Amino acid sequence: MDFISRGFRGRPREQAPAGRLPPGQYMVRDFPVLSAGPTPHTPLSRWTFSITGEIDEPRQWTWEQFRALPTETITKDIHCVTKWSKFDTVWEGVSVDTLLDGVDTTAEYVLAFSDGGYTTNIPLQDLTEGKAWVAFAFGGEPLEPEHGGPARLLVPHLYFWKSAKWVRGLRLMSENSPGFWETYGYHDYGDPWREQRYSGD
Ligand SMILES: Nc1nc2c(c(=O)[nH]1)N[C@H]1C(S)=C(S)[C@@H](COP(=O)(O)O)O[C@H]1N2
Ligand SMILES: [Mo]
Repeated sequence: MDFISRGFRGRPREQAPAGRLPPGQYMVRDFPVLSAGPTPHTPLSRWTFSITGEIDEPRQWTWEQFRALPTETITKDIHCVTKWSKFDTVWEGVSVDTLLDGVDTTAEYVLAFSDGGYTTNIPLQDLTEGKAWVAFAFGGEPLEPEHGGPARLLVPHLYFWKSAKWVRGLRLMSENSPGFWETYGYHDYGDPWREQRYSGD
């Protein structure tokens, strides 16, 4: 009977290690896919990554140039606003510090933009000093298109909607400008530890 009622209710949720789960979150072992639209499939031959906006000389890399940049392996917990958290996700990517190396800017805000039109806004200081990457591999394999391949932004200290899939560039801005979910009432900043899910939280 115990077996039947367990099956009926679904698998019980696993206990997360103390102190690692932000308020209101639960732990998952799988990797859910959350996309607001269809998965774009930009061929690598037409893929570029750009830094635009408040910058003297805009920067752009082809896929080959981007993949020739120094890379880092990153192991982080990720937290989705729909309440799942996944621990110890392993990524490979280029640090945003590397992409911004030598850039002199007065900008304080960034709008990340993606294939398909998705955008998300992040303060510039939340992308620098080892806090954000443009990731092209997950779990030692090329990043799957559903999870944002060929490359996605990875900003693990903020809710995962800030980690723009299919990212194609960063626009440096002196004024804050809300992105896709932020315009629909999600929190402007999105700190999981302060449970900043929606505007006003
Ligand atoms: N381009 C794009 N990036 C996106 C999204 C999206 O819809 N489009 N969804 C965001 C949300 S709400 C989450 S939780 C994560 C989900 O990433 P995953 O599908 O790899 O789990 O991607 C974020 N980045
Ligand atoms: Mo999300």
